[in-house]
Amino acid sequence: MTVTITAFEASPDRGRGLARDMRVRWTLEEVGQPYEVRLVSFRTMKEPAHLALQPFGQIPTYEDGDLALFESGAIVLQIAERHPGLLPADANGRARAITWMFAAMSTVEPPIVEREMASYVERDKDWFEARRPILEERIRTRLDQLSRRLGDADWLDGDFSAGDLLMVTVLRRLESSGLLDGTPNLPAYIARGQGRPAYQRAFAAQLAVFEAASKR
Ligand code: GTB
Repeated sequence: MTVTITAFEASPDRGRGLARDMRVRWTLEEVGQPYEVRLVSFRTMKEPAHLALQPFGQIPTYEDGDLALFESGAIVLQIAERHPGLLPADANGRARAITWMFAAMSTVEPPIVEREMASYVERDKDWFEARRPILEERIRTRLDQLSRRLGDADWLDGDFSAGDLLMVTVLRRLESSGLLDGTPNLPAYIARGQGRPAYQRAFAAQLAVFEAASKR
């Protein structure tokens, strides 16, 4: 049975690989698991068939036989648990890699998403300019802490893991913000992730969706 995931039919990121299907694609590529992609529109994401898979009407979803999952972090963990390569074999190393997965999604990503959301929905509000430096300072605090922990290591805890995979996808959302300028080891860390052949295959696959949609 082939794994099927969902992704935007026309991603608002214009093929930059910033939507959360990218982390699932990258994970599947890392472990060599073939997959199919069902493309969904914003309208079909809110219809009963998709809501049965993803109660919040979002992408990505994951189907493998009679197992259906949502939440990109849970999907990445499921794939990493079922295939070798993204979690250490020893129990403690595995637990630490999973901790970094949670750190990426619940400590580093939220302030980044908060800033993005503010720029989409609060830009015309009179408090926007006053709030922006507060949101950016929260991000800088996390980046400084992460940067100190990473130091001059290649990855967060030993070999590349699912924790690095999620952290790189989270940090990529800051690429054009200038916020990474003060912590040069983090752009280098992102670049190391992007240099992995599995990342490049995943990126090319999601870009092909955008390019095909632009031609229609
Ligand atoms: N917690 C969930 C998970 O991790 O799976 C969050 C899933 C989620 O936010 N999905 C977004 C979605 O389906 C797409 S990735 N949104 C549609 C909706 O809510 O109606 C978030 C995203 C969207 C666009 C960009 N971009 O254009 O750069 C980046 C990230």
